[in-house]
Amino acid sequence: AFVENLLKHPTFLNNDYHTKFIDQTPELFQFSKRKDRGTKVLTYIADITVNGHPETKGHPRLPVTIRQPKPPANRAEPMMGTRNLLEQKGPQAVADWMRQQSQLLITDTTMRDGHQSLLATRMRSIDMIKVAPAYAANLPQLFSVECWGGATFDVAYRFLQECPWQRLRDLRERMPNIMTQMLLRASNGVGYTNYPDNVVQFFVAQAAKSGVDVFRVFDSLNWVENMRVAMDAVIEANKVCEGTICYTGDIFDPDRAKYDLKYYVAMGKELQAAGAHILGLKDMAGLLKPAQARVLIKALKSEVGLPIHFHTHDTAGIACATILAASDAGVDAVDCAMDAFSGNTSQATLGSVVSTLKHTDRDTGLSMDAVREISDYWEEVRHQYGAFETGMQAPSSEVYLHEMPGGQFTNLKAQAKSLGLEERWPEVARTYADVNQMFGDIVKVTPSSKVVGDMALMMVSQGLTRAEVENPETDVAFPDSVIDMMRGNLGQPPGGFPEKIIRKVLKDEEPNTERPGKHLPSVDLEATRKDLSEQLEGMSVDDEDLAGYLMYPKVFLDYMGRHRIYGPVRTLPTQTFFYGMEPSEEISAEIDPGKTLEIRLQAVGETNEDGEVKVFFELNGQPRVIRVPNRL
Ligand code: BTN
Ligand code: 3PY
Ligand code: ZN
Repeated sequence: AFVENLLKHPTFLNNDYHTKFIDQTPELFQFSKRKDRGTKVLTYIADITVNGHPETKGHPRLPVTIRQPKPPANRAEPMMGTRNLLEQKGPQAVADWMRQQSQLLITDTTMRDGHQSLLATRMRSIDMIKVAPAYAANLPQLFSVECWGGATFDVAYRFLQECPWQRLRDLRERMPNIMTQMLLRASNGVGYTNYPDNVVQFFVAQAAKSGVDVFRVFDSLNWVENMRVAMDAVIEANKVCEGTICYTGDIFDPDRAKYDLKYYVAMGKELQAAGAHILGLKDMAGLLKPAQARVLIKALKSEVGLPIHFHTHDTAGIACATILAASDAGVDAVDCAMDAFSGNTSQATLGSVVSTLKHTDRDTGLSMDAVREISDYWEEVRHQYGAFETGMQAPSSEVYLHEMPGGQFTNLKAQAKSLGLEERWPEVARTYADVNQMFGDIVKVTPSSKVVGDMALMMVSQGLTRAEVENPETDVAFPDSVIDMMRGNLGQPPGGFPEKIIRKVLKDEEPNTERPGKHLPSVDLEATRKDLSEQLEGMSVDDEDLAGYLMYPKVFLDYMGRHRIYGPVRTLPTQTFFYGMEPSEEISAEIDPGKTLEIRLQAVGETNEDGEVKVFFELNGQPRVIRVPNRL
């Protein structure tokens, strides 16, 4: 009756149980430790089958007869790739090699930014792991596969009930010849706030050990001073440090002169001096236009001298054109997403770029047959995530007004909708632009973009204009994130924040204009490990778990609490994870290499007077009955 008791526990039903819950009800967790993994996974399936998954409510599952996405076969033995070069000769050799190539190098972003921008980051590891061997065998010419970091880290724990580190190790093992790539928010790690220096260092070192090869390091205000700790940690780990410029504004627009060509070249030089092996150019909103790309890439190439890796989004529908212009101007590498995960707020279409460059001097060398087969696989995968589609039907030049990053655009729209502001979206877009100006025209990318979004939604829902907010006579209750940013806790934008808004937000309080990490005391890692271990009933805590906990303490503990009850649900097919099973459906789940659970759902019983349902399974041929509460 343990699981039933636990599931009925009010704290659990509210879905906000955490350490305290574990502390106060240790017997429940003792019990869950003894349950075998098969029972745990059946409990999860039974619960989802009876009650549905909170995240897919109202969305029908695909028919059971739809075949599971099937990865393409290997066309050859995996050839040597960029990973072999990195392993044998180190990161500087990778950078030198890049400069010598005539082909345009391609990074595939499907497993990170692609689904982050199109499916609210909800892609599960199993769908990536299944196709990874096909990448290794069929696309060994890829520069890298971006598959980690950004929002994927916390979403894995928080919503997908899986360990992001395990995802990384699983992918690394299956793509031994291609460099993996992650997005790192410098001192903000993979979170939304500055972490102490030693936490950033510990996190980077662990990411390198667990399998990240290329670290794209950016700062959400383009403050190089705040990037050094993260960049140094990457260099120390002997991995590729892609020091990155975030692109905003328009280098040709005299009204946006703050972010002109000189600004970007100067920042590129700073990053080079800080030790970057590669210069990243991150156009997170998709604002860089083709003519501007020609000028900017040429200037960066000639004046900074580092190989350049260009990232953009197709929000306005212009990404392929900009990539081709950048290619003409000599960019070394670019980001694309596999066709089925491209377009709109995601990256440019990989197959179209590869195809367009065939028989030119920048031919990528990638096989179009291989690209098509892998994209066909991704198309089937995407069908499984229909519940997370954003509904964006067409590209949108509105992005040139608001400059929202790809990952935020659809997210903010959904947030506006939930506040009843759906019809007033054009006003939200306009206000977002006004807030940007009020904050002094800043780079908008996680986490600064969230601050601008919070402020814009607050203003629209309360009917406040920029003039009213700036008026010293009116009283405004600013969102916490705005107060935090004005205090200097995300660092400083070029030229600082305008005095007018600082005074309005902070009143008499003085902001900190130094690097936030300078004032954050370092964390005692071993004491934290011990404390975490105690919170987890003496479970031993490895470095990956510790790093996860340091980034997201509550999210990590919630994940661990659920893990003890539900076990290795990451091994379930995506349909089962989100929708449960149907009577007489059969699935298998490989919980360890070679150890597979064959699961058949026989029937779902009636709800008894205690509100419980018996769910009848066959597990590896043996009948099993699981009781779960009917919470509907
Ligand atoms: C989440 O979305 O909160 C994490 C996914 C796991 C949720 C499980 S599903 C069974 C049980 N019922 C709930 O409402 N939450 C947990
Ligand atoms: C992230 O930080 O997650 C981003 O994708 C920023 O563009
Ligand atoms: Zn992006």
